[in-house]
Amino acid sequence: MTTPETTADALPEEVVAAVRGARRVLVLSGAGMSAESGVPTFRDAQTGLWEEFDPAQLATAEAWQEDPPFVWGWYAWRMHLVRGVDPNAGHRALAELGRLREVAISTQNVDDLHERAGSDVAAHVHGSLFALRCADCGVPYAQEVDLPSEPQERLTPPECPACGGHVRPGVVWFGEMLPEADVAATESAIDALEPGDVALVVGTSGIVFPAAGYPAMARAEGATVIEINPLETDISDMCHHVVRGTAAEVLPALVAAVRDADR
Ligand code: BV8
Repeated sequence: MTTPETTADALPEEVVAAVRGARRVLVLSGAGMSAESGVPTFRDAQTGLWEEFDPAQLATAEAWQEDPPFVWGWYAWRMHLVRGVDPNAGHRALAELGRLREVAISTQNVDDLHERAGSDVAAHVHGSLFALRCADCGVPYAQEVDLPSEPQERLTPPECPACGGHVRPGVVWFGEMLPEADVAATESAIDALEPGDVALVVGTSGIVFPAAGYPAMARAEGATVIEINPLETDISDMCHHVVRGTAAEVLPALVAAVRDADR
């Protein structure tokens, strides 16, 4: 679906004014941020082999215990997918915004597209696809991993050189605690917000907790909360402004308006 190129004048003036006037911008991004790079969002039907599986069932320690090669096959395929795509214009716009305002990014995404676009990322609250570690002894696994160029339903996970256990992806599965450092970094970025600052909530359905609670925490600090999402979400009602558009269209227009105002 092609939508008309979003330009700054297509954005609500109060949204542009809020970001122009902000000293700090907290970005809370979800899978929709990477959709236009070609990475399927978490809730989109999984491709091919895993189509009939609910990702929320696959992304669990129970699924891993039951059948490590089946779960590893899914993650190795997703790692291959992410390696094969590039950051989109939305990622690049946020990297530019980071040169115009004090920007902190807390992402639910397990890809590295924000970083590859040039942003510093304060927190990956659900971990990272590429931060491999031993599922048994926890030792990080730094060796190169053969990634399949075609989806493989079952793939033997790499073996931990320290204890012989299975190597797992460094993501946070449902039922697992979020990484303390990433939670602390997110909460301190939220605490730093003051009235006049902005929280941009981009491409998340607002379903998964505790991350889904962060926009409300930002609002409680007095920040102006702006949702950028083509669809309504569980958190739309608590946002001050909603821009019904995509990350790769809205963010470049928004950042261009801020850049032009700064001149
Ligand atoms: C926790 C990594 C404490 C893995 C993910 C029972 C037992 C245990 C816990 C729970 C329980 N019941 C509930 C819970 C809490 C649970 C939870 O919230 N469940 C939900 C389903 C209700 N949370 C947890 O388990 C968390 N841990 O609570 O620990 C604890 C411990 C034990 C017992 C109790 C409590 C851990 C959750 C982390 C799960 N891991 N990812 C992997 O990737 O494989 S979650 C995963 O789904 C993503 O990371 C993301 O966070 C989440 C939701 O995905 P979104 O990013 O929002 O993407 P989604 O596809 O949903 O939506 C995309 C959005 O983008 C849409 O709105 C769409 O409109 C929009 N969009 C599309 N295209 C674009 C776009 N927007 C802009 N531009 C576009 N182009």
